[in-house]
Amino acid sequence: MKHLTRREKEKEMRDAGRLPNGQSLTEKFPVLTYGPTPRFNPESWDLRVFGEVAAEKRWTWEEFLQLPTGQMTVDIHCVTRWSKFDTSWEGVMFKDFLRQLDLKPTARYVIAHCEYGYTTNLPLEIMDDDDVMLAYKYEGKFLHEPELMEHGGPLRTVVPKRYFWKSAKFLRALEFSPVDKPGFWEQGGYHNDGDFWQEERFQRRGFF
Ligand SMILES: Nc1nc2c(c(=O)[nH]1)N[C@H]1C(S)=C(S)[C@@H](COP(=O)(O)O)O[C@H]1N2
Ligand SMILES: [Mo]
Repeated sequence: MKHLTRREKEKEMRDAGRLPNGQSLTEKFPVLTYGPTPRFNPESWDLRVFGEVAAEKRWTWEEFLQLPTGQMTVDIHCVTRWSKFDTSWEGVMFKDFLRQLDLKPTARYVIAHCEYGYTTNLPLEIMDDDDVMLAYKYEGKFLHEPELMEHGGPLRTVVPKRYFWKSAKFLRALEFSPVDKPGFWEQGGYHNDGDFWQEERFQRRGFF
């Protein structure tokens, strides 16, 4: 079988309606992190849930690994214009994770809090969908293995319906909020919603 070039694969994805406007196909896996890559210590790591929940909760690494697992293969699209197709992830489906919580009806937004203060925000109705994951493995390997750590080890959100800055690496807490709280890039001028089919890259601001 003939080996397709990058451009041929890109055309195939465009023809299949899988390449949003302004994107090009990459076969690499670019790293985009604002700041350093944290160190992972399984003894002290935890994931916290706070905000509009009946009781705040906390999982150690060992406890988190006991949660029901799921797998998915999805396309990812970065606002810096690369798209990567058929990436496979393993972790805890967000819908399953929500079953571990007692959300108050006032919970409307999910704010992801990461190491070093990176945050990103999404409406609960976007997060509460079948394709959203708290991922700890990429292509069968744990994200905290040295070669993958910079992709968000040990745990990241993967939200395939939005530009990839909404997929929070080095996740440490999830806040359920009654009000929206624009995150790091959203405060820095990126679009609050980040739907790549609408090319929601930047916020329209100013006088025009
Ligand atoms: N904690 C944290 N999460 C983050 C970022 C970051 O700087 N810090 N960058 C975001 C951006 S802009 C993108 S495109 C993706 C990049 O993920 P990757 O490095 O695995 O490609 O992570 C997102 N999540
Ligand atoms: Mo990005």
